[in-house]
Amino acid sequence: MSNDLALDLDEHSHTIIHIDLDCFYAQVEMIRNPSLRNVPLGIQQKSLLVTCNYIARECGVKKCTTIADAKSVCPNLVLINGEDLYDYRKISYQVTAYLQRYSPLVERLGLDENFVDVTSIVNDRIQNVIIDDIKIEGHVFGETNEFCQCGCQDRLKIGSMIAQQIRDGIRKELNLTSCAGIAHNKLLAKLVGSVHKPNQQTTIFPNSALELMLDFKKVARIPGVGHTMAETLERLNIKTIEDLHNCKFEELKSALTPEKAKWLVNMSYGRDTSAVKPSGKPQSIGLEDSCKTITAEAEIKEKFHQLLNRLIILVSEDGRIPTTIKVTIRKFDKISHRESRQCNISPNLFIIEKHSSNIHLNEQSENKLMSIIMNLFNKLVNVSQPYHITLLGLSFTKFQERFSGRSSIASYFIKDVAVQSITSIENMRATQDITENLPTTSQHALNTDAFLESEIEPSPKKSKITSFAVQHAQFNEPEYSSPSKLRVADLQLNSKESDKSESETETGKLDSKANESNGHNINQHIQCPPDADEEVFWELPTDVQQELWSEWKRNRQRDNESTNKPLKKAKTNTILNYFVKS
Ligand code: TTP
Ligand code: MG
Repeated sequence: MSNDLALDLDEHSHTIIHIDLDCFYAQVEMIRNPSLRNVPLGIQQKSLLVTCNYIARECGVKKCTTIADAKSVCPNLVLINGEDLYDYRKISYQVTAYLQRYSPLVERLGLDENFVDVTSIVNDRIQNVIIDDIKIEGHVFGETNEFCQCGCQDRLKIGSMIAQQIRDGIRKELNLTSCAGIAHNKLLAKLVGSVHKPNQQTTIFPNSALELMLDFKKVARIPGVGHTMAETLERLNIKTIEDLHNCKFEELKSALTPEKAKWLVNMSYGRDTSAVKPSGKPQSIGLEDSCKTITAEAEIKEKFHQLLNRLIILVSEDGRIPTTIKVTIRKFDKISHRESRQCNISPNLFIIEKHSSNIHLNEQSENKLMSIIMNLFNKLVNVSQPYHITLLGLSFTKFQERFSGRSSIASYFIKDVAVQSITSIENMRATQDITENLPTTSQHALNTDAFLESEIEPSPKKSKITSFAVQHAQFNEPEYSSPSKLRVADLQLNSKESDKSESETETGKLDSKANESNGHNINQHIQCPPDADEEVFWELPTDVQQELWSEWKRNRQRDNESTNKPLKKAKTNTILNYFVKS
């Protein structure tokens, strides 16, 4: 073999599960209408059949065919329009959320596929099982009797048990069946999962990797090989994986790039070193409505209004605040061509409900957004001339996380409030507008960079947060330093975290406070800095106490002062200053 020198070392320490939902859109429709479970069902988008249930597949219907072809194969095929993705997307995120209970390392791939890296659970479980008792769940791919000595076989067997549990859970909680592939890397997990379908799972051991790859035959079936690369390879007479194994690596390098050539050769042997990258939330949330031609502005407005109301539900479920809105249209004369316009919007338009944390619009903000939408529409379409619109779309992008978690310091300064938004550097003006209306104490806090230096809530992209805004906040000195008020605020902002009633949580906190005062603090490593207000300090969450204590120790070290010397208010950008007795 001429190109095996390009191969990466094959190490098997990971256990990856690939989950692919069966005939996804069709399953969602069958949940919505159970009578469809017993008929051949196809999901139609325009003139295409994007998927069909397995009864239809038994009749010979294939996904991704034209409706005409599908109907000719199966005349009694029942068709459902699948152009509204709302429910598909919603259920897709429920599946990902379910998988995240097993591991934080869950990577979404389209709407119905996810990789889960279960290495950590496998390594935990392997400590507590008798190896001979481990039984593989589902199918095993490959004929090989050679096994690796590194322990991967046992790990993958445990992986297969976890995959079975996951699939049972998805079935029970979300009423969806799925397939799983279990392997030591993403590539093999994805490919082997499709060997037995539907509602089955397959495990592959590393020694069978080459056999699986050769079974897939065509190079174009390697995930990541796109149309252009496949064409380049074809020019080199490389169509199959076997062709690739027999080609000259030098030729491959010059036709692709050295990096791409190396990657491709590795993939063709089933070697994939890419990690499962936890997927963040989507970069945009949008809805489109394709319609028979609309020619009147009132109708356009009505459609946008409906889209906006449905979109707000999606935004509320997502939990982040958008800062950009985009309008998309398609004109009748440009049937395959979409045009869009977007603009920034103030995050303050979105109201966060106090108890549920849901997001909604009030009348004023809804009117404001509708006028922004219609302005964007007017930029796309000259309404003084006749027009025919066949698609309207609305989406939100550029999201900000909001800070309402337990560890957000915001919760310790808020009494009976709805946290409206976090304001990033780009939205400083909006922040200033709000801060101008706040009472003095809060302005003081908001205007200080140091205040947010202490933010603990993790932000996925670690965006440069400089300030936050709170709507209708009632700040004043006695309230924020009063222990009971602090607890109520904490509780309101975290109502989703716990099912406990207010009084239960309150009692829990009081009990833990009692423990703390007996021993001063459960965590013996933390002490109250000498000049900090002790009453306030012991009411803070442990992580903030830890930070304050560490900050004080750092100051002391720097100034080379003794522990009992009064605390210097030397650094202006430290939260410690807010807890120092005046
Ligand atoms: P797939 O996973 O390819 O198909 P599937 O889940 O319907 O069927 P299978 O049991 O073979 O996994 O795609 C997931 C969904 O994505 C599918 O239900 C419909 C949608 N889809 C499109 O909208 N357009 C397409 O071209 C394809 C292939 C799928
Ligand atoms: Mg699928």
